[in-house]
Amino acid sequence: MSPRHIPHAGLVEVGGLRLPFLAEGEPRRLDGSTVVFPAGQVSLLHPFGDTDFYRHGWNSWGPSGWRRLSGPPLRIEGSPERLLTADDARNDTPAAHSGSAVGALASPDRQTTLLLGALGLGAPRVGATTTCLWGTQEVPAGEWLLAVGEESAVFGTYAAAVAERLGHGRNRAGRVWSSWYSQYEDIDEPGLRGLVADLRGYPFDVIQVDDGWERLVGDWQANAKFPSGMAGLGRTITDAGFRAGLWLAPFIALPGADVVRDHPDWWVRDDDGSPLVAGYNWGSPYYCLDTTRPAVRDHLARVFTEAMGWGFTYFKLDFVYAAALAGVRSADVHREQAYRDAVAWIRQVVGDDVYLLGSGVPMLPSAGIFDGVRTGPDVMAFWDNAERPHDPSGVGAKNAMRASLHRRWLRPLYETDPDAVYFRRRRSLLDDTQRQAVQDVATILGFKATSDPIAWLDPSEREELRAWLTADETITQTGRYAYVLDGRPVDLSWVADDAYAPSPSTNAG
Ligand code: 9PG
Repeated sequence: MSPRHIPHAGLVEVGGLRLPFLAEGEPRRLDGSTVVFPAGQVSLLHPFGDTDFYRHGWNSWGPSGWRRLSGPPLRIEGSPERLLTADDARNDTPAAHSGSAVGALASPDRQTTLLLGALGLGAPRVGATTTCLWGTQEVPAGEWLLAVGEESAVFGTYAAAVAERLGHGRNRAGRVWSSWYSQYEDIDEPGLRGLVADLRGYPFDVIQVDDGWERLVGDWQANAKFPSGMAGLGRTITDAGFRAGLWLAPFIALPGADVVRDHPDWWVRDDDGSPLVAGYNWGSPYYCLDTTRPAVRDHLARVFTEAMGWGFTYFKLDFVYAAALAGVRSADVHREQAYRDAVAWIRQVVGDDVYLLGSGVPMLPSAGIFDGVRTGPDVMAFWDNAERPHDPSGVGAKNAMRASLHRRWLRPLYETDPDAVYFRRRRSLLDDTQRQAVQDVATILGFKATSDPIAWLDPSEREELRAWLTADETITQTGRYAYVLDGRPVDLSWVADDAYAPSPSTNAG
């Protein structure tokens, strides 16, 4: 856009509202309640005044939910490191309400929702004030959908329009056992063999080995705790009758990794020419591969070809947002396009039938490539995060469930994974109400996973696990946070936002 660029002014009538706008051109009408604006910037005046705004996090861990415009915005505050890791730090608005790709305003009586959502990449941002709903893009890479109507209908219309442009997943995960939420990084070959043996006969489809198997993040070879190599473990899992799944963070590396030492030129750079710090975890900053380099693409192809050779056909790809950060790459391509090209390349390497679960994925640019995506921060066997109680992206069941309840509308694009369910009461601080809520959210989101070792469950918990894994519930939504599951009313308002209802639980704080 040149500095003298003058946007187009007009008035759009949609869903019974008359909205003055500034945009790159006239909107195109799809039907009485939906119009499409050209790529670029768009601003609309709205009549709702001080009302609730839906903001959407950029990646899996970024906060999503409704907030009153006159109150503080929903965002990650007070920690630049967490903001960099869990949301779109570059477009953060500390004093204003905004989120990534899509935003919506509820009329004060909640009868009407006005949604503005991006239909393409370019790091689209949507924000609102009590008079204005605005959308911006770093580059004009896609049109905008404006929809007016009942809340779940407008989100459904938006998700369908994104699916039409960017595609949707095709594989189903089935029921997943993951090592993370019981073993964390403390996994080894004998331990996993024992865990897999105990899982025999349980109705799981996938056993997914999480972080802890690799030599170092960036060096995707088995470490010394896996003396038979990953092929040995892959065989253990498939011989027990399960599909073998593996965690990888393919685009990042810790500074001490061999791949960093051996290939100093492979990394996205910051403006000073140093490797860009792409986030923080494992007590360290980490770097991100410049996926626009042919040598890096060859490297990624080798990593995945090798992992498939070990017998794994389900991959949890983590921290992948790093490939979509702003930085200096060898090719001049917008960061979200660079990301999408990189994950599309992995998809091409592994083929159509491998299940790709994304974690820490930028949500919109992942549509059409991933089969499933994590929709919130890490669930834990406790409700709230005492260390950072005001960080909506912090670990804990409350934040994880809250985030996921606000992302169920993404289901036309991919399977939505709210993270593991806990059946165990041992080694868990969740009370029975919280434990049930975690289970119900997973049922509602349609992704069933746990990490409980069978040995940690008592006979009734084992029965409950089996029953849940085999159930095929009928789910009806009756309110923003209210559902009926097989005839049982489930109102999760107390989980979704403590502004709306007090918790029925004693320590749901
Ligand atoms: C393995 C874990 C598990 C887990 C993933 C991911 O925002 N953060 O700083 C942040 C750090 C770690 C994290 C998520 C977010 O955990 O979600 O399921 O696979 O990696 O290390």
